[in-house]
Amino acid sequence: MVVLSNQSALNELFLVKTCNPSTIFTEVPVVDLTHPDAKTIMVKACEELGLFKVVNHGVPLEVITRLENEALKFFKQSQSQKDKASPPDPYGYGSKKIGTNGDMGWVEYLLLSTNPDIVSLKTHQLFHQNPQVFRWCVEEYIGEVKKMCCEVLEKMADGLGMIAEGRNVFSRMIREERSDSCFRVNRYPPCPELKEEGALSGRNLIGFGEHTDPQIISVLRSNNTSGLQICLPDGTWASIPPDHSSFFVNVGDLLQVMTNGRFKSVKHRVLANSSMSRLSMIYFGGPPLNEKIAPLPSLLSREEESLYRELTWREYKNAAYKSRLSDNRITLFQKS
Ligand code: GA4
Repeated sequence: MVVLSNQSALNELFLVKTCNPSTIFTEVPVVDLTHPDAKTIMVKACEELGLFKVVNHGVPLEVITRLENEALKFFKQSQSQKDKASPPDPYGYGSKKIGTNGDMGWVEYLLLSTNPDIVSLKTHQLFHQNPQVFRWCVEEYIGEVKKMCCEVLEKMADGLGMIAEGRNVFSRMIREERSDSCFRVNRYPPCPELKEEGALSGRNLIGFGEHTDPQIISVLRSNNTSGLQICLPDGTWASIPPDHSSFFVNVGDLLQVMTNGRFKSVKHRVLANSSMSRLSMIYFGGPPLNEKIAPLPSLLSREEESLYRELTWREYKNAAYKSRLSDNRITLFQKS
């Protein structure tokens, strides 16, 4: 860990971690949602990496750009104006502090529930003038991404051959009115100090520290600025080339549990950039709080033991929100 002495902006963060120049991962599996092979490619990607890219996703570009522009308008406000919606409870505006257990990152963000009542309440706190526009854009975006996400989950169930449970075994949890899903917009400001010679001496500034997502599935769209990295099966970090017209889907902890470890909840992180701002919008699909989560019976072959015990999403979420970002939370599910 490095504490920089001269740069006041970086000074307050103790987040710079040593790491080798990262490799660019050029083999991100690409799933064309309109192609008959989509389910097979998805299943393989979830087993091997825990991440894939979706093209021909059907989410209109205008819907994405409209929300992106509204979010940028919010972030362009003065710090004092933005701070009026801070700290997040957990929803609202946050800057540098992630969660409530001491994690920090070179990031500012908006965190919202997908529940329309909470979106409405929060957008009134976030935008004092004309909150309806942002609210409308968020609802429109979430509606479209959720639709695509359910299609992805149904194809995954097909690919896994979920005959007994049905192809809506995962998607029904997200479609449910009481689904506890959330949505986040992260802005990683450029950090010009990174360019100064020797400032970090080959080290990187963490925008969002390494973690896995606790929910079932996450759907990310970013602008064309790099930063996202995943931890490969051999333990090395690799950069995912950005693609503003596609979505990146990653497996969350609950999907790893429901597939009895067959799908991997991928560890990922974001590094800050010296000259360009990265903006990402992530939909985290979660089940209702009282949903019981355990390995699905038809995925356990006769001799295969269930690796995880049953927990409700409420139990798991409560424990997750008490943990540090980089903690391995899935062990809470593990049978001893
Ligand atoms: C990671 C995935 C989502 O961004 C999030 C994060 C949440 C937060 O920012 O409040 C958590 C993190 C995330 C997991 C561990 C806890 C909770 C920060 C943190 C240290 C909104 C989520 O659901 O879990």
